Amino acid sequence: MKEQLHELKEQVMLKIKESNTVKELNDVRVAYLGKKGPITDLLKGMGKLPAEERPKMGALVNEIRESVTEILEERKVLLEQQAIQEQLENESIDVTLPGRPVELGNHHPLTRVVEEIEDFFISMGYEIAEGPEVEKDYYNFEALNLPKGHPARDMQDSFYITEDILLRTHTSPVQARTMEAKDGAAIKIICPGKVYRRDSDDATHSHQFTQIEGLVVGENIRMSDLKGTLDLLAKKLFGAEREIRLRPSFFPFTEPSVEMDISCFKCGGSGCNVCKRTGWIEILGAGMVHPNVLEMAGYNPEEVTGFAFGMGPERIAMLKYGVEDIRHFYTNDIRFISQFHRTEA
Ligand code: FA5
Repeated sequence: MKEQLHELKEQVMLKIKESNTVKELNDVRVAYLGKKGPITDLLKGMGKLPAEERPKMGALVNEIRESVTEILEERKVLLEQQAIQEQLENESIDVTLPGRPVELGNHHPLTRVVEEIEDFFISMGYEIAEGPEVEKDYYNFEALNLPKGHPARDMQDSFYITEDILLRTHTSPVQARTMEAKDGAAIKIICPGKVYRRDSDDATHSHQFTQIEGLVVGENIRMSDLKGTLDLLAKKLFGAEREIRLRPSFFPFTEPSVEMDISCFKCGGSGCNVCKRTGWIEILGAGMVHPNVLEMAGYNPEEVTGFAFGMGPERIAMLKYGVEDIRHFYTNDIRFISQFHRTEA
């Protein structure tokens, strides 16, 4: 049995030496030291030995088991180190390789135009006001001099939720809400936000789009103030050479009402495809706040006056960046958005 044991030890040592991976080594450990291995068998067979030999043999088996375990551990540490070494060699970094370009994000063109307009008005002392997109019919229409059944309501096809609640069709309800809340005090605000209309989507119309409304109320606010403000805005957005012209128009909440055109930034006024050969491009609607609107919000139209204007930033961004279809702003096509990477506003 002694010889058998020594032979077994030699065998295990050889197998350990021949193992080249931690897994192979583990297989050897299980095969020789495991419950079904030969050492366990030998220990089990000790009962058949004469009593005086048992302690000696027991000690020998234990000794062999301990030394095999020790060698196994040493080999394991060595193999693990080798594996790490190999991995490091395979993973070595070639510092001479050129770097991979990192794609930087950038602002959406619509966000850019909105922020540019906001910055302009903030620099002129305006505050930003916001209001709900799910709005009461009262603020969206009635408080703006558009009572129920008024034919001009048809100018803005609406998504009604109940008879008295709808998705706001313009940002003008924020003007009505602000006037009501200010309780007769002077106002200088712009209201950017999303609006909704039952318009069929096409190259220049969307059922959801953005607007920026402006409102100034106070003593002695005149049409010339409106014109001067809009003139500066046009120059800021489209260049210092831009001229503006105000054409008579109609909005129920302003009187008089105007639409503002800018001189065409492409042809300078001589006529081209951008301005449809007219030399002028329509940008926004505006006017002096209607006395009825002031009165409904608690102001005395004999004492204060105001001007208001409203524009669609999508249309402005389309003109500024030469975008031919409004739907590009909403489809999140990275090929579209990435074109604006280095274009400075
Ligand atoms: C208004 O909504 C008025 N509230 C603007 C106003 C405010 C006038 C204060 C006077 C005083 P209008 O319906 O024209 O007006 O819309 C304003 C702008 O929204 C348009 O010039 C256009 O740029 C944009 N717009 C209108 N409908 C759509 C649409 N379906 N898709 C994209 N933009 C639109």
